[in-house]
Amino acid sequence: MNKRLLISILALGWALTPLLIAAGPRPNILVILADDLGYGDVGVHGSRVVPTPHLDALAASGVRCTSGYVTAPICAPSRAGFITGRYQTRFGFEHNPRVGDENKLGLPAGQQTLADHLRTAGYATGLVGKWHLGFSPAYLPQTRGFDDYFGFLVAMHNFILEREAAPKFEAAYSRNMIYRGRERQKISGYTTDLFTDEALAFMDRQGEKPWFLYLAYNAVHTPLEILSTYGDRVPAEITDPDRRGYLSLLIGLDDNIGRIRTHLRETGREKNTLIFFFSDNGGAGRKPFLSYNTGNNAPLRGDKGQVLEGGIRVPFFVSWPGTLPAGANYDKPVISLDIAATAIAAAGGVTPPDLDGKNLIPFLTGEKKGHPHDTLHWRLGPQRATRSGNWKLVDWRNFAAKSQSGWELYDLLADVGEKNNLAARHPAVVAELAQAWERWNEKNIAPRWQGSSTEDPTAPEFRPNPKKSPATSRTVPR
Ligand SMILES: [Ca+2]
Repeated sequence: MNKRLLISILALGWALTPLLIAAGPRPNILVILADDLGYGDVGVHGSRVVPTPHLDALAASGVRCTSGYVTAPICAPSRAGFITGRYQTRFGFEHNPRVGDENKLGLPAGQQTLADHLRTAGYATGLVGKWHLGFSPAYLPQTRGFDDYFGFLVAMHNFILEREAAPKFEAAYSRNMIYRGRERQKISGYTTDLFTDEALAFMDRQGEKPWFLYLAYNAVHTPLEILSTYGDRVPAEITDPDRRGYLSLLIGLDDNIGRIRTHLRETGREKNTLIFFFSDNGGAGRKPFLSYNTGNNAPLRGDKGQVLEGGIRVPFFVSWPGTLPAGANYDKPVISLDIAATAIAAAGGVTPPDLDGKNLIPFLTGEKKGHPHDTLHWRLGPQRATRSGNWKLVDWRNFAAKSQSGWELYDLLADVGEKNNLAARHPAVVAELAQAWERWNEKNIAPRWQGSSTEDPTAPEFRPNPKKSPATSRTVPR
């Protein structure tokens, strides 16, 4: 080797060494998303209906954020907020892509995703599962920062796949339309199991390279298909077929969370993987509204689609063994927007100035004592909400009456179920928080599209479809 070149290489190595030591190994980042999972349906939140030992163990391995929020009570806007780290109303992604026009709609091209940022930081990036942020070529995951993709593109998908069955690509609900990369693949199996298989294979492909995996299960969204492997474990005393379907999906999800964590442990990655688990919105517990799945948000009030706590406060766990405390609870409000800021900081990446989230690590370790956020805000059509400290100011949608509540004020520390409206007693607090919401709203733009008449109860002409969400029991060999 040329002597001068050798000296240059040695000098470069010497110059970089302190930097690498100071930075330490960069963690893998795993975001596991459940779909429409109720706050009250996991064991650590008090459910005794079916055990969720693996979700409970994941929570116990790190910090359970008991006031963990998402940015919208419906699927796609919530995912747009999480994946960009920005309030989705900043860029007009306020509603689910409208049925029939979805091929024209998606995450605006100017918005960078967490995958973009982590890829720039040198991470391998993968998405397994549901996308729902656009399904024309310009919007596909591979154009939005993901090296690898396996999953489906739209709002919902059947769980039980059959290689020989005819595929159907409907506007919102697809059947047997699983993509690997840009190609559709004929495949048999159960999506929750298959997505885990793909997730483990993705991890194992990366060698020593740090990776970011977004694992977006379709459990426990409708359709409430029952695979006997899991359905047989639902207690016999539960007779409602829809509830049995939902719980079968939950058991499948829980088992697969166990598979993920076992694999991380067995491959020596446990301490070097930062895991976030959350649900994209609350359970859909009211018939016939919004893909009703029997989800239980107790003790919270409200459901998917509403900015009451039941729609936006979700199971939210952060685990990083050795770095974050284990078995801890954190009750100060945090939000899915924080995941991007936290992940980029942990990866040693460059945090863009326009992110709305905060790096949670110093808060969750106790290094920082204050609140990560002075205020959090929500807007979905006519619905509005602000959280500040213990106060929640909310103007929510009554779907049955097709009316807005007007501003109501709740003290969530004393009244997490939002039962006792204190607006009349504290007009100054109402005025102050309403002003804070208006100031935040000044930076939002008009929705790029409106909600669907059959799927979005905030749409003016909303007509719910009572035939949705039938539970079906089927057996597929493993
Ligand atoms: Ca959802």
